[in-house]
Amino acid sequence: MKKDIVFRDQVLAPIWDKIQRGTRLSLEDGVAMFRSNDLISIGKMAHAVQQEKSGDAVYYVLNQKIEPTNICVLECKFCDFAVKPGSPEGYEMTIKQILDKLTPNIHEVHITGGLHPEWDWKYYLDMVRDIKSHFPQTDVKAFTAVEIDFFHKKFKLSVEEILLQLKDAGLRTMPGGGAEVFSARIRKELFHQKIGEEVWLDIHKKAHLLGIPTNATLLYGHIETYEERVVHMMKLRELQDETNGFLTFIPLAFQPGDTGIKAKNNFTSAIEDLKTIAISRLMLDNFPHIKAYWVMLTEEVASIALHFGADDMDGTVGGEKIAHDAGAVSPMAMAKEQIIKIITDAGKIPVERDVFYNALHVSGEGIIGKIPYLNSVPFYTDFEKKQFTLLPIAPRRMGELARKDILDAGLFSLMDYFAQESDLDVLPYCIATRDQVKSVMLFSKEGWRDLDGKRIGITDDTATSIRLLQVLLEKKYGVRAHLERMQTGINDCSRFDAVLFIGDEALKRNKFGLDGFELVFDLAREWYDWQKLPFVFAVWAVRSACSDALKSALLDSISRSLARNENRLDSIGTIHGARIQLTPAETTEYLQGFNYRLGDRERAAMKLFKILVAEVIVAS
Ligand code: V47
Repeated sequence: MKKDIVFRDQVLAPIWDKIQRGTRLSLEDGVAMFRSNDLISIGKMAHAVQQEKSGDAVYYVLNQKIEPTNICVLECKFCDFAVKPGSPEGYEMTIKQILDKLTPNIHEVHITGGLHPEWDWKYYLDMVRDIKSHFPQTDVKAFTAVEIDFFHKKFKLSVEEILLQLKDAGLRTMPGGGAEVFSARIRKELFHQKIGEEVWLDIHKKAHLLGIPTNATLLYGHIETYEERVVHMMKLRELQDETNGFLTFIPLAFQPGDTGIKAKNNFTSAIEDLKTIAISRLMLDNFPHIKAYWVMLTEEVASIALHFGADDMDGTVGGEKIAHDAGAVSPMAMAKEQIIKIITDAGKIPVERDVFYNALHVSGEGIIGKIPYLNSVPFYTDFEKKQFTLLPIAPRRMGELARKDILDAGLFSLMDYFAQESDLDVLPYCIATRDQVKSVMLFSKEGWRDLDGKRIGITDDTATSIRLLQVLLEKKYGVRAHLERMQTGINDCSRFDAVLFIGDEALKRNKFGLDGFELVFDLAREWYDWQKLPFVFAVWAVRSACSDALKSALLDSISRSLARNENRLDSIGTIHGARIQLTPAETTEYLQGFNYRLGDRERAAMKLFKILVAEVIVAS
């Protein structure tokens, strides 16, 4: 992310310096950016950070918003949607009415509504269960922390029990609403009956620990100060450090409507919106995504926001009431084609996603998969894109997309390459270890031989490391364990006897250790000690059907990047390294542990591994 920005406001220069060095931004930095008029420079910084995280990808989902009722026992000043129980304007949806709004192509149902005084607990569980049983391909994102707290009090069940029962019924993630602004002053003024920051954060923490990822919002543009906005972001950042359970952050632009808080048409300005999006991207360095919620921003501002740090457009939405009751001027729903057009017109890759941000479909040509881990920076730093677009994606998803003919090339996880070998041309570049790797680590309560019959938690990010683990367990140590997938990103390790982490997550945990897991094994070291060969984790490959011109352009880009970057391993990864809390020296040492060229020893290692994997698969 070495990028020169010519600042009009010099206050921003040291902030950019901090970002480039991987130093966290402070409250003062956040407030200074809000006070600055140099919007374009703030946007450039946010865009550079976003590019490093998600490249050219912009995510959207085919979704349907459902607000089952507007009847609410609370009275929040900023809300034009809710009505009091008994009001003639109140509405209630039956489960049948909810199901009638859904169609089989939808991948996410987003449910949030008023706190109804009479509905029973079974109704909510049935709602989730029936959606799942009628539309199995749809994931349910439902109930804000405010609703969860209401259920907990009304139905006299602990928050954990409420969440577990909902999860069991089919709830996959929770939306980020109800956070408003973490400020006692604003709460007193605008939403004194509603939960405050402690309860909101606690419920999200509990959800994360139960394997339910969530989103987070900030309601801005009413009576809050810049300082209050930044403090809010920092509190979310702190919880994310602890749980890693947030998926996306959504700054919600206040729609004044008839709330009386501001004049009816006094919407936030586009400048304010873009600044808030950009500053969110810069402050929330540990959030994977920032959402430009077009419903509240308008399509036009959301589209510009894609150059100000946002990489998520929410989705088709299909009818929304909370913002529209408060005067939002955006359309009620957006067609998939229109979302794709907005993203493409912004020069980005539209990536249709599921509720967990797994890519389901990608629109465009010349798409190259980019592994988002530190060990691949020598390939991608200053990569000459030529006619390609880069799509950052976890190794295993890359294989899935190549299988659907969506990706033209990429640094494929070895198992994915094996699975599609006949359709791919391998290029002479790879990620291979010299001896140890430090980023494919087994954290264990037991020694290898004592893992027989035990439960091992595995990430679902790559197939290769999982197969390597199986080969080591069964062929090197003669034991068999039960391998079970863990939810990506969420830290729920305690129920396992050992857990396997890869990539940046493994590197970070290797440095700081994992509570309760005394033993730490480096799988590449285990392999090397056993076979005296390197281990090849990934190889560059391009679809055989691609044109010769594309193949040679790609080869040229890769070889140039590598030639340039191999000589500066001490500088290219430092920003990425700092993000996962590695010092520059640790980052350099880590990168020096890899061989990026596919030579005879690497080919021999691939051949041997393929035979061993086949034996393990036959035996299982
Ligand atoms: O919690 C209420 C806000 C939220 C107004 O998680 C208002 O993916 C603006 O949270 N002007 C609900 N905002 C919406 C929400 C959301 C939206 C899109 C995506 C996701 C997600 C979450 O709307 C409420 C409240 O903070 N709200 N009234 C208003 N007048």
